[in-house]
Amino acid sequence: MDFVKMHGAGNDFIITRVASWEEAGTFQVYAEWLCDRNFGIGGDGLIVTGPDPDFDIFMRIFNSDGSEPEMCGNGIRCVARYAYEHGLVGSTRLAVRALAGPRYPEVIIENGQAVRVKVDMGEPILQRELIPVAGQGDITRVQLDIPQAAFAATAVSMGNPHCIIFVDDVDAVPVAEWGPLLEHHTMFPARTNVEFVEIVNPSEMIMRVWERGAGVTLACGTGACATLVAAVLNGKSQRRGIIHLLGGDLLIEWNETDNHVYMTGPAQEVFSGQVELVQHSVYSCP
Ligand code: ZDP
Repeated sequence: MDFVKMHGAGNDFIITRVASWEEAGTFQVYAEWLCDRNFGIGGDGLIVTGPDPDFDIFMRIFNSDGSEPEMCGNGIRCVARYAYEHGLVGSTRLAVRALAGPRYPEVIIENGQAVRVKVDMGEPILQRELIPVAGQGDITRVQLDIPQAAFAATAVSMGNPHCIIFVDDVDAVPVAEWGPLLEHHTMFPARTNVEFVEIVNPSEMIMRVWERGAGVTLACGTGACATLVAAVLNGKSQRRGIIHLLGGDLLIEWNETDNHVYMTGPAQEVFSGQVELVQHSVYSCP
């Protein structure tokens, strides 16, 4: 398998291309091993792209635990830049088929160089049963109890589920301890990504993420989009803001006219290589 290694704000992916959406599915069994930082290449996810009959390209992503999420914000920026620079597409504006539905990235060129990617991430999903969140009531008041704490969280889907918790001091949150308890909380039948967010001012916030199927990562693009939407719904932010993440910043705008969320951020290729796909048993000793 030929691959390139890319990251978007430190959220890193192994990217490879195949002939079809169906063929991409055969890579799911390799995701856990390839994403392993000791036994494999290392990455937060494995992304498989290629040509699509109805769109410019498709993308499928597999988390480092092997599960397949519907959408991936940092990943789609990487895929867009990859497709543009590796000749899969001829234009800077792309229509990309994803499991959550089509998304529309634009590679921004300055002085002949791809500098960042802006993505139309579509409309946020705010209906409780579609996110999905169990029970009834306001999605800005989802009561979550874990042994260590209790939260009134906001749930938002950007195609994939997110649970946003506003805190006074994000550095004081034990993300790796609380994250998995919330990811698997019974309120989230499809599990959830978890974001802890500190508001700096109405156009700036700091976010820490525990990703469904991947754990602590340096950034989450769909999470940043869901966070801005949650902050607006809670009257804590304007509709355009910078989200500070461990791996960099993302600019998020929730457009009033079309209700779409727009995400702008970096996408960087780091190295490329080849790996032989064989049956690896990562964790067993001979
Ligand atoms: O929803 C999920 O299971 C996520 N782990 C998918 C990956 C999201 C990502 N970090 C992003 O930037 O949106 C890639």
